[in-house]
Amino acid sequence: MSEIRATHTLALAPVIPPASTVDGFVQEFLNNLNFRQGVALSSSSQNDRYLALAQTVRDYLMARWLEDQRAQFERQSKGVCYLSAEYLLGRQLDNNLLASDLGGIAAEAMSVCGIDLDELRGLEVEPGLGNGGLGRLAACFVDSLATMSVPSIGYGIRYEYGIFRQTFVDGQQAEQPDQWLALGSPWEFPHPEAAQIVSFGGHTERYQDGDVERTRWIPAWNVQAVPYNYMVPGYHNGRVNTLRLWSAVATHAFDLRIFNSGDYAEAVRAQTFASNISKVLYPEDSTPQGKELRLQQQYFFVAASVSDFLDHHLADGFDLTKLPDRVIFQLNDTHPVIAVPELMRVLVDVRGLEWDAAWEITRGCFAYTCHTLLPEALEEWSVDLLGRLLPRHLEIIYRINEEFLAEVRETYGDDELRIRNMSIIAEHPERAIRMAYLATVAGAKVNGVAELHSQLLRDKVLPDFAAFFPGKFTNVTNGVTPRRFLRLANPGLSSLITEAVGPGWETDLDRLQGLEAYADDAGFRTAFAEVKAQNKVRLRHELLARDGLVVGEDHLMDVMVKRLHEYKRQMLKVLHIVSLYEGIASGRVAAAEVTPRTFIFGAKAAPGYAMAKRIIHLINAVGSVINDDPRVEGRLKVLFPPNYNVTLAERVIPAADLSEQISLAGKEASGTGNMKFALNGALTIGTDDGANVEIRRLVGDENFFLFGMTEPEVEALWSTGYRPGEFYQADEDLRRALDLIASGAFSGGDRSTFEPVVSNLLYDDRFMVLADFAEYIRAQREVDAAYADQDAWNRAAILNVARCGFFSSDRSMRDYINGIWHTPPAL
Ligand code: 26V
Repeated sequence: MSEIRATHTLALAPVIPPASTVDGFVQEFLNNLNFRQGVALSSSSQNDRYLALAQTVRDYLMARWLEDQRAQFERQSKGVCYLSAEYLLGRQLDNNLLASDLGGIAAEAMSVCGIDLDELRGLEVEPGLGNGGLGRLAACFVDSLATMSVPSIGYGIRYEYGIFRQTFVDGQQAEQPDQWLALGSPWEFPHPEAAQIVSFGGHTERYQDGDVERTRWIPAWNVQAVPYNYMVPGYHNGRVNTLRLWSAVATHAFDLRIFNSGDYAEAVRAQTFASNISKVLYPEDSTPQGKELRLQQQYFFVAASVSDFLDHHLADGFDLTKLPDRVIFQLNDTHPVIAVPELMRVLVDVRGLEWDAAWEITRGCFAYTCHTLLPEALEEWSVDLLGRLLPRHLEIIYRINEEFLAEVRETYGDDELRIRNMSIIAEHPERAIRMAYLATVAGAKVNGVAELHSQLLRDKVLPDFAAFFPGKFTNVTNGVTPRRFLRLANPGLSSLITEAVGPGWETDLDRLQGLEAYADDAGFRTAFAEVKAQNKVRLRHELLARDGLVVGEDHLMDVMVKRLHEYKRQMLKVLHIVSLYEGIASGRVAAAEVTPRTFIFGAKAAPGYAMAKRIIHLINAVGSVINDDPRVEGRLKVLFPPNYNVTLAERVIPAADLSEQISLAGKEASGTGNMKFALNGALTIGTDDGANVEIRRLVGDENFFLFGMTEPEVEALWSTGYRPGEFYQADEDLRRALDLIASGAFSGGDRSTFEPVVSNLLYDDRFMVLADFAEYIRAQREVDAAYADQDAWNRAAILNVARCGFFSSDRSMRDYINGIWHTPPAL
């Protein structure tokens, strides 16, 4: 081992990488084009050029990467293994050019070759290996860890198909497979030689090992987990961390004998079966067969990751009782929680430790982050399924539960109700493992993702556990990386910030406070407004080219981008729009009196979530009627570009004036889009929910449009009985808006199309849209009034930027490091 490392250092640590000058960059680029792509510049396709450019950047980072992997091993200091089923990375080229500070050189080098760098940028298909906020958070966190030089590795799954590509057919969502690998993936490095075997099924048996009885698992089948490494470069610090994503392949090559006999399908059956495990990212909901595959995915990636760490990252002869001083496995939601019994299995069955010693180690090696409050989003695995797929793990979970409940009994006596409530095993409606409980029992710490969420987690979701484990529960408010979401996405604002507060704010975002003084500087406000206007122009070009959509000129840009879910209440936004339109269409309001607004939606619905898909259909239908109605005089526009993703977010957010964060209080764990908008100088209209609470506290009430019930008010209304019909009867605007939808005005006169949406709001709305409608409209009128005074608006927008430095994911990482991980940077 050590000899190989020495060779690495000798061979691959040139002092100055050749690509660090324009000439060198051109040379490397042409070499890559000729020798890796096998084409001459004159005959190369744009894709060849993109790949050669990516390879040039990648090679530039390579020496540092290898050096950092070596140094991390040599140091053997404590590090984080971030376990996440999702990483929503966004495009790599731009980010890696920025991190390595090669942007300027690359642009010049490309122009020397007669190539437009921006065009190549646009070719990259982003790896969409996540559903939404949770996956994007993981990507922000690995970016911050690299930038802060924290020893860490991200583990996950290399889905062959990421989140589906959304198109609209007659206004309805259609899902296309996301072929992100189709044109080659220059950012990944497969390492088949480091593959792990992951087993499933079978049974367990006891055997005698001297005078101790032990258990062995006799699995029925296994697959190979092949790691693909991705570079995670820190920002301007020469650091390159690793993201290691696992791909599933069959352990046996296909059966040549069967193949020769002509049964081609049977010959490759094992391969097809195995590769299904990493075939596709799960949208949030799924079928029973789908569920089994999802558990396979979860076990697949955590088993491979735990073994990878134990086998390849620990020094020879490492004393496993010291493991908690060497690593913390951070569980990103419940998806990787099966890692807990897996580590126990490895320690007890494979490494031969006593149960108690193994449990002591395991309890010190995990921490759990919860990302939701919706009970239906807390994962449970049926005992039947888990026992079939992972029989040994089920036994281990039973024993963990038995010992845990014995401790509970010691504290509370035979309080059966409490015991049932705290049991890791639910008995109804079927026997199932509560993964959040398992994570809570095993984790050294449990955290929520915003102050309000962490408090509700303690008080409402896991109150018995909070009482039983004092000190275990904590908060870490989410954050976003300022590199991607400010520096890259908003170059205009970034230059302005640098001029005002000096360089370096990208890694020290509290320095945005320095902008505070500039809010009162008229010249700065003008420059700030100019940047926002430029960003709107950029967005206008983008949406026209991408989707043929036309953004209104000089409009207030009112943006709601996030997954489509009833709790997020896109319907409240729709009702507002319909209400404005109804005023004009009925002749009660002159179009000229309405503040010109472009409403931009971006949202994917889980393919099996019928109500969410209907709401998408309705938004598109409302858009096509309003956009085409001459009475509106172009003063309202409703745009819904399909396939909202990280790339589109980077264009939309910097152009926004108004950020819609309008979930029912107590339902949105944190939100992270809310932070991105505020940092880019949009004002928020929002409820007292998730991180909105902290945003409002920081930016000040006068720079935030608050509306709606608080979480205790929501609870109170529920307990006295929520009757949406009463709100409908009492509010004329609301009645008119709902009636217009029900009348078929947006469905060619057909009343049935959107009837389920209307009925849901009137009779069965868990998310109390109608209860908050009046307040929302009131707040939107305040928005109109505030927007009329552009100078005051810009001042408020600047203060939003100045006061949101707290929401850097670097700060989130510091909070995890100080409160949970205890993994200082290795500088
Ligand atoms: C999962 C499910 C599954 C069953 C159907 C309903 C449903 C609804 C939501 C979810 C997502 C749960 C996990 C998640 O993505 N949470 C998000 O995590 C973000 C990062 O912490 C946070 O900002 C968002 O508020 C939170 O929704």
